Amino acid sequence: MTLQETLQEKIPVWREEKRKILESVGGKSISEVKVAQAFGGMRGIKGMICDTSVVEPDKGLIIRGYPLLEVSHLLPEQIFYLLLTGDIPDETATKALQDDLADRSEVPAYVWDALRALPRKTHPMTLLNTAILMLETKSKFRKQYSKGLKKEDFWKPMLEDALNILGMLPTLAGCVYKIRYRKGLKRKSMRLDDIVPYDRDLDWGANYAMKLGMDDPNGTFTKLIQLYLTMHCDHEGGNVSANVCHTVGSALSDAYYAVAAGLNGLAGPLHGLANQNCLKWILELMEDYDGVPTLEQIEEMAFQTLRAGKVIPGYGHAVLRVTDPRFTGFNEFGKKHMPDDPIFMTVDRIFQVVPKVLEAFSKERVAAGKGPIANFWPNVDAGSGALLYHYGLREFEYYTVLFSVSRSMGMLSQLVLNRALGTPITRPKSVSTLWVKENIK
Ligand code: CMX
Repeated sequence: MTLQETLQEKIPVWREEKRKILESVGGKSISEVKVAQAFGGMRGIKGMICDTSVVEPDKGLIIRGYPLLEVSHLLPEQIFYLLLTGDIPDETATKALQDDLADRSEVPAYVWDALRALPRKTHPMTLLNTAILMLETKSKFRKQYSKGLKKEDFWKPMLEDALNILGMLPTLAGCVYKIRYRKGLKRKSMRLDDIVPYDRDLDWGANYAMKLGMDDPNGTFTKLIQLYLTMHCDHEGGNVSANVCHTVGSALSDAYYAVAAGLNGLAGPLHGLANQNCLKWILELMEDYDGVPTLEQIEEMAFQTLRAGKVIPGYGHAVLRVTDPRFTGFNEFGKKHMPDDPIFMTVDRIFQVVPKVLEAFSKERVAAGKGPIANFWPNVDAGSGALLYHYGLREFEYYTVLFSVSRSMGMLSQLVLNRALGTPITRPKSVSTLWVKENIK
């Protein structure tokens, strides 16, 4: 069954399930909120529903019941189907989705003109997000809503917008790379005849890999991009980008507005930008110690970073309390395809040292009256950059764009499901510091 047919069949069932849950246990409590949580980024408060995936502190990402590493062999577009419907698509459904995305892949010329007009050093994330916002004029949801759309049909044009965005993303993100770094352009500026056409015979991720224009004689770069897109697809509903996208979408802003908002959050150094900072940290480490550092040298540099009041990028997590399975997946790829690469070897050595350093530093923090570091283990951003660097994708400011292409699948799936289930506008209650002082004894 196609994606659209599967959703058409499942949405009424999910609506009925939600109705019954609200009827039977709607008045029960699922979380209590402590003052420290209200001051502390709402960490751990259960206050929203997300069915695409869950993140278990001791297991990591679970997509619709499948632990990530059990489905990491799937193509990214199959993962999108899974996120949205809960089913792994068969060959026919996969091909139908691939054709659908290919049909939607053309990007109008005005986008390139506008991107070219931006200053040369514009961050790739700004280029990508500007492009997505400029495409908002294509929104089917906005057009149909303004004409008068029934609430139960909101999800249909939202799905159209989601598929259109996904269809265009390989070309958009590939051209952001070319425009920003003047790669493979026949002239100094981007023109339509410089754009590699979308190849209907390739899958969605392979199209993106092809548009980045790396040499890929044995196809392993393409495999890495497919894996990268699969690994970063979603991380339940409360992380910054998903939560922002959810909130903006809850105001019935269309998918272009909502995803661009979420991606602006992903561009923060504590979230998706950590991957660029992480590789920067690794390269500085290698430069300081003239090659692959020893375990002792890594320890020294890690303590130096921490004592200078900086974070070690790629380590720690708001929810996870074990090694991120996404890190494990990339590590396995590195061990298979580039075991002797010096940067990959450094990543592997850092993994042997940094958790112990963070544990020791956490004790120092506690002794100094600060809170502990909750998680010493690597997250998704700790190792992915080294793999990209190996294949010649060395502009690490660009790495968050790759993350964005992938994470758009999660954000867009969540948006469609929220409109399908009639999730209302987000409006948690805030309280003032004075209120806490006067009311909490
Ligand atoms: N290096 C140094 N200090 C760290 C740290 C790290 N890797 N991880 C946590 N800490 C510090 C925090 O900065 C915080 O310090 P303050 O109280 O002085 O502000 C303290 O330890 C407690 O933090 P926590 O409860 O362990 O973690 P949080 O939920 O507050 O933050 C995260 C989580 C990811 C922001 C944090 O671990 C971090 O900054 N890591 C480095 C950046 C990074 O890798 N981000 C990517 C995360 C994955 C993603 O979203 O893409």
